[in-house]
Amino acid sequence: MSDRLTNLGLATLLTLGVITGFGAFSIGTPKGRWVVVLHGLIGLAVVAVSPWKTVIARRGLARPRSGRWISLGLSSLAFVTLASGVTLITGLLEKLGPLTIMQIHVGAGLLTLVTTLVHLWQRPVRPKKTDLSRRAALRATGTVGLAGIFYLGAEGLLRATGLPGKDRRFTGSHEIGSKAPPPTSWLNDSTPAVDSLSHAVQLPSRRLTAVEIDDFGDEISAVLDCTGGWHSKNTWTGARIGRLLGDQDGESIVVRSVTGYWRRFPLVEADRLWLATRVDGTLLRPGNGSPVRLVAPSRRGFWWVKWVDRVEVDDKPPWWQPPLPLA
Ligand SMILES: Nc1nc2c(c(=O)[nH]1)N[C@H]1C(S)=C(S)[C@@H](COP(=O)(O)O)O[C@H]1N2
Ligand SMILES: [Mo]
Repeated sequence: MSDRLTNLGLATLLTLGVITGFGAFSIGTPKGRWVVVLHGLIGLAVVAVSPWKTVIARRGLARPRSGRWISLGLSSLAFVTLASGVTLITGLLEKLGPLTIMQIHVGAGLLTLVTTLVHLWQRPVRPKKTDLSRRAALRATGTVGLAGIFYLGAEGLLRATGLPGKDRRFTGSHEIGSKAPPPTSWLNDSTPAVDSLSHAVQLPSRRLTAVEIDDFGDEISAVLDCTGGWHSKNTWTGARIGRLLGDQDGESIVVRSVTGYWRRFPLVEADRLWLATRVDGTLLRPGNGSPVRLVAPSRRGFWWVKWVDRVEVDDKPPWWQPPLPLA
């Protein structure tokens, strides 16, 4: 394979890897599973191309040039990204030191992107028309084919060894065998002190105490699937938001936490959102969002706002928010 093609191919794979990685965090239903499969294939395609890149890099490092530290840093970061990705799939390890494997994977992946941009600025590769030749297409197909074989091989290995990863969900998350989901923050939110008895949730035209919400007794069984890599199926009890809102004019529902954390949903989803006070029949514990938290089946964990104190309806479109929470 020519150096140009290898380098261009890797830059393309990295870009697609970041896009599908982001996509993998957004999906919550099996329809989106192809995004996760694609993300894995892209990682394995990088592995398939790496022998060629190693030859290029060896040759490059033999010549004393500026930017070699960037090159070395880049290969280390790419290695950490791939290794942590594989570790995530096996389900063998959840944390390394203070960081979760997912944090390492996302962190190293984003740093790989930044380092690649610096690297490309120092060693530019300019795409040419001939890069879109038949030969290039054949090589791309070969790489994808090899990645596919790696994928099937890895899947077979997971089954043969009986690693937890063989039962992973379509998102890649592993089931945790505990009663209630483990208290988890998106970034650095911490459990606030909320008085369960006096706490109330302000809705567009009414104010309901936690006890009143609990009295509705609407039940829903749903999977909480954290982008950190675990999922837990539980029965939640509380009140369906649709019936609390009644007829409302607007585009979206904003659900806010006492901590400032918030998420926006389409108003048409009101009947598929619940304010929950219990999990598996037991009142929520502080870490799980006591006394009132949102349950958003088919959406990933970061949508399930904890410690809810406000539900608003407004005219802004549902996408009018950061695609992932910022705090
Ligand atoms: N207020 C608030 N709600 C939040 C979060 C947060 O950081 N702050 N984290 C979200 C994330 S990322 C997940 S996975 C779930 C975890 O719910 P649990 O702590 O009950 O397991 O809560 C969500 N709700
Ligand atoms: Mo999460």
